[in-house]
Amino acid sequence: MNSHYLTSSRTNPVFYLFRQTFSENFDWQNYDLEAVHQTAWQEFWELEGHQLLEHKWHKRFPEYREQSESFNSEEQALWLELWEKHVNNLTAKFWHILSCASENYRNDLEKSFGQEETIEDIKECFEDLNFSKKERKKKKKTSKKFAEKTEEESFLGDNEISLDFNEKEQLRLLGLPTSFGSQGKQNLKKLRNLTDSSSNSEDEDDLIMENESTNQLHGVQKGFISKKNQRKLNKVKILAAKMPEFMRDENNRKMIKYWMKRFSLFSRFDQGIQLDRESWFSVTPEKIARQTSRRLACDLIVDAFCGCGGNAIQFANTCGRVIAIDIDAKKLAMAKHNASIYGVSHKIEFIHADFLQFAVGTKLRPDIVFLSPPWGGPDYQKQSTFDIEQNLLPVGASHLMKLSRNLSSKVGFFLPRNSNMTQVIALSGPGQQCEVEHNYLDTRMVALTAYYGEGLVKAN
Ligand code: MGP
Ligand code: SAH
Repeated sequence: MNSHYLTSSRTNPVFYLFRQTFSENFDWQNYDLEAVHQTAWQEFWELEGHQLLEHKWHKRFPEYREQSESFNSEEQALWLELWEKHVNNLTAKFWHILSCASENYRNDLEKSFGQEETIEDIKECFEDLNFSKKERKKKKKTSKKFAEKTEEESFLGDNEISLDFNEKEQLRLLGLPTSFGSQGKQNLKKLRNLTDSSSNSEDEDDLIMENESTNQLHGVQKGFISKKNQRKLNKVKILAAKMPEFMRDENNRKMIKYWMKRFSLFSRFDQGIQLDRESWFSVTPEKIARQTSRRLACDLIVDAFCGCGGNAIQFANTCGRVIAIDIDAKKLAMAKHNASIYGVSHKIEFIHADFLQFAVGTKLRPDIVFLSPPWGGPDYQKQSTFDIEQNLLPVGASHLMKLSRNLSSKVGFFLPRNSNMTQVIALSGPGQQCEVEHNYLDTRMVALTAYYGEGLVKAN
């Protein structure tokens, strides 16, 4: 994430920032990036500072080590002065790096909510809008009393809208990954305290869905909601209104998480990116697709399962020509449209075909074949180990590799993070090697990319 701010080649202070934010004891109730920044700095400097200072010192003044024994007292005083300057400068420099990283991270958190909200707004939204039942009654009593006096000092009525999202959405609203394993649950508990520990999450889901779909403040008694809250509600409503229609369906509620990370899928999402249901959960996030495209830069590449174009668009930036194949014509049309948003559609040839047949019939000999077939939907995660021979679609991994190798000896294979590693390695063939890249976004492993064939495998 935003590595362009981090110039330190030896030690990366941003890890200390993440270590703080994602630590088990992190206090979400009093979420304070400034405090995180301070603690991260302390940890970083205590653990790394001394070594860094020494390392840089000896690099700057190699002669010091050799001659220090023979310095007279005047020279010693000068060196001491120099050392103090060195310490001050470097401390300031690393403090600056960490500050940039902090600021950067804050911006990313805000952006993850859709570029319009700040993290403070969202936090306030939860705090202001989700009173516990007990508290609601208290507020209601107070509100009646105040309503008699003035309309300005008003509160939500009896059947007010509760804007509690389900647990994962709450984390996402705060810009946080939802998969920290058990830690996620602990954080959720803390977050729940922040909102409403007694409320029923299904009811909450119903409320949010109902309100989003009708685009009305169901049950809000006019005049009983402050202007500030009204503005926040409106903002949340506007964001929710932008969500694709099918995600409002009760059966597709889990899909909302993909919408929440739309800018990580396509940084130009707001310029009109089109995705169908399957592509929402299958598209390769842009940063990962970009990394893969750097690894697979060549003259001619075949993207055998191009979908809505997540990988193909990035290949167009690093490869001379891209052949993008998909069995679904609608996805191909969307891929073409999406590629035009990135200004690369002219570099991609879109072919409507079944790759299994294409690979047998074509005379094309690309430099590289890239495979990112369907994994059977998001439920791939439910298996502790994903069997790439049994569960990939439309056929097992070995079959896909065999077809691909008819076209090129070099193959990139995008696979689930829980893939059976023995099977992944076995695809290399007898006596051959492969390289398996773990694709991380921020602190989360999203998937694996395996590289096969001489010239692609770094170890060869
Ligand atoms: P995911 O596990 O569904 O999302 O997919 P996430 O956010 O890791 O889920 P969480 O529950 O851990 O929060 C992770 C990534 O894998 C997606 O962004 C896609 O790039 C990729 N992916 C997922 N599926 C189901 C497929 C698939 O069927 N085919 C391909 N090619 N990629 C997929
Ligand atoms: N890498 C893509 C997502 C691929 S999802 C991206 O980043 O956007 C897998 C795709 O394989 C789906 O679009 C699906 O339509 C396509 N597909 C499934 N079976 C196929 C086949 N036999 N031949 C070609 N494409 C196929």
